[in-house]
Amino acid sequence: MASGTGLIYNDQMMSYNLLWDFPACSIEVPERLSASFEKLKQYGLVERCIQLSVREATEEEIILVHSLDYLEAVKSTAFMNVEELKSFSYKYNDVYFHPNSYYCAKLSLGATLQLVDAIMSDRIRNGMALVRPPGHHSQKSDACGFCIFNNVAIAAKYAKQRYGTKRILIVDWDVHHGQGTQYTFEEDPSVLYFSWHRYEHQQFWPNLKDSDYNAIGKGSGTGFTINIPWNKVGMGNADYLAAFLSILLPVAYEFNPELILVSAGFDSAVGDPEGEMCATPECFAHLTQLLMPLANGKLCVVLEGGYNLRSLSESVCMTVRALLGDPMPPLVGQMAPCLSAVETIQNVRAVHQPYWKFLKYHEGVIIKDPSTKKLNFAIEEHKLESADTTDIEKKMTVFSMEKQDFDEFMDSHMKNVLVLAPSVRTAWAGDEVKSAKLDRCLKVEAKETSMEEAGILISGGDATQLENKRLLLSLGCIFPLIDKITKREVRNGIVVAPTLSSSIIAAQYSITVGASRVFLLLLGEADIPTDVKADEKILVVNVCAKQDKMRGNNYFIPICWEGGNECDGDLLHATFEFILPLAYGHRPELVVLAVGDNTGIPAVTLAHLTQLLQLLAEGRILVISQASDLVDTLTSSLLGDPLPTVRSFVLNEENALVLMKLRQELKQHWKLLKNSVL
Ligand code: X5A
Ligand code: ZN
Repeated sequence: MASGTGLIYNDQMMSYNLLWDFPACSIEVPERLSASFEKLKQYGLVERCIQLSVREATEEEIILVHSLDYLEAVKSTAFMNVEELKSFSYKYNDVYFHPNSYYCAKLSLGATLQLVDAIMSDRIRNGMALVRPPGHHSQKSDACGFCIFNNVAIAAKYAKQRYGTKRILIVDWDVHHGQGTQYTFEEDPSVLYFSWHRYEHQQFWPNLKDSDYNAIGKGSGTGFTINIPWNKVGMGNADYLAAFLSILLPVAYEFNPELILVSAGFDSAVGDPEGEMCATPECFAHLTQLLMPLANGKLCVVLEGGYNLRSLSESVCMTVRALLGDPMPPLVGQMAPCLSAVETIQNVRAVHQPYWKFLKYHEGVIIKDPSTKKLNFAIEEHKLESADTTDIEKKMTVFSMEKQDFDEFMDSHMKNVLVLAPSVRTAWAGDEVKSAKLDRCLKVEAKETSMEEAGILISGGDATQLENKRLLLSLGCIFPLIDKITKREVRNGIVVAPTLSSSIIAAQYSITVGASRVFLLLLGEADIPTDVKADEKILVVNVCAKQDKMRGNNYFIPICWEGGNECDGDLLHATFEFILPLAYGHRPELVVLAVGDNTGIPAVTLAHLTQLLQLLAEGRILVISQASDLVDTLTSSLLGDPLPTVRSFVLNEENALVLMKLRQELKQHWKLLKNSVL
């Protein structure tokens, strides 16, 4: 089991810079690296990573993507004077050369390949390479957009060649379209390229038709290029999250990559002069952890753009924390994607419908004339409702802040999102269960709970239910675990309980001990008292087979599987399309996951669900399992171990239709459910 997070940094890559006046390139400065590394040191993150050394890439590696002629041309820049460098640079689009550029480009690529090697040979689980020059714009015979060699594209070819990696996912969250990477793999179904980018109907650099939603790959690679063109600036946390939940993650699970490469540009973060977007640094931590359950955790993050030094460095730190498995701060802002984002997402889903199973049951209508193209589209309409716009989003969209104001905003924002990890990751209580994983957890003593005690603690609880002695015994284990979790002594906990009603009492108990909101995900049959159904503090999603359950309001939501639980994609599909959008919208302070026996849900799927739910509530989750044979799997997930992959992603049509109907009913209230304007 691979563990540890690798980090590559070397200040040699700061040894080139712009030598003449060239405004288009003035933002790509050496300090981008040092600022990021200094912040990592400040937060004590460097010593928590395994530092890897850089090397120069070989010519053989460079020509995995680039032409020999181009390589020779780049090589010759090492001996040019400024005038020669200038005229050489102007042959390309927005890129500059320096006598050290070639050397640094070799280090930048070499660092990326070192990271791939360490991950593919299981020396580390994941890692980040802080490199420059960036890579994703460079093409076979062209430098472009500050990029000389395409680090990530070469890394993908390298992994295929050296490790026989069959499926590689490239996630390009840089705010520019990585057209170089797209062109490299547009006919290759073994490399799935996903990119979102500022587009504004082709008004934004590099102004290509190839960046639009309908560029989806060619030949046998059709469907394996996914472009999310943002037609408005000001996209924020909810927009990015919606794109991940409604497109990237279901696609990724279906694709089942063996390795994930991230073209991690942070010019898509708030304050960046290029992107003009609004996503705050912790958003990148969420994006990172959403990818970590895939590919056995083999996640290789490589720096691309990012030109606001403060925003860049905070975002880098958040990404590294996520790789280390730290608890995630909740995302700020109203969890509602804006109208323009929803239109883009609808178009992407529509155009990809023929290629991905999870889209099979969706209305695939393309919007030919997005509202952003209409003359009367006002900036306020950009957000679905004005109340959905946070102060910062308004400010960043409408006015551009002075540097000092921005730094002040960042200072206070980062203070607010600081999350301290409890010293113990996982605790358990109850009878001895055969599970080696529990040896790595803290055992918490059960305390005796009387009917009165439980009755008093539970406001409005049904006292007759408590007569069940077994229930009281479970609560005696559950209450101390919740105490420890809410006091931040432990991050999460697990208990075996004979009845799922204990999970409802657990949720109520958490509220009485101070949690403002609890998300209860119940897999299996349980009778839920009416006062719980009516309680806005407790969001209940119940995946069940019974068909007689009525949805009372927006806070009690039964997903009644009409088609049973046999298909292993159903629950994952529900997780991305439904459960996570709701849970992110609810912003719980504790998650209770109750797993009944005989749910028919495969253990691997449960492990993935358990890991994904840890993105909420700063990782505070209590798992209540009815079956003791699931404890090993669930505990492993709570401990943050890398997960086995979900091999097949089969969906049951009836179940997919159940979800579709629920989404229509609930999307006015839970706005992250919006993936179309219909
Ligand atoms: C890597 C990257 C941006 C180039 C912008 C040129 N390049 N206008 O972010
Ligand atoms: Zn960029």
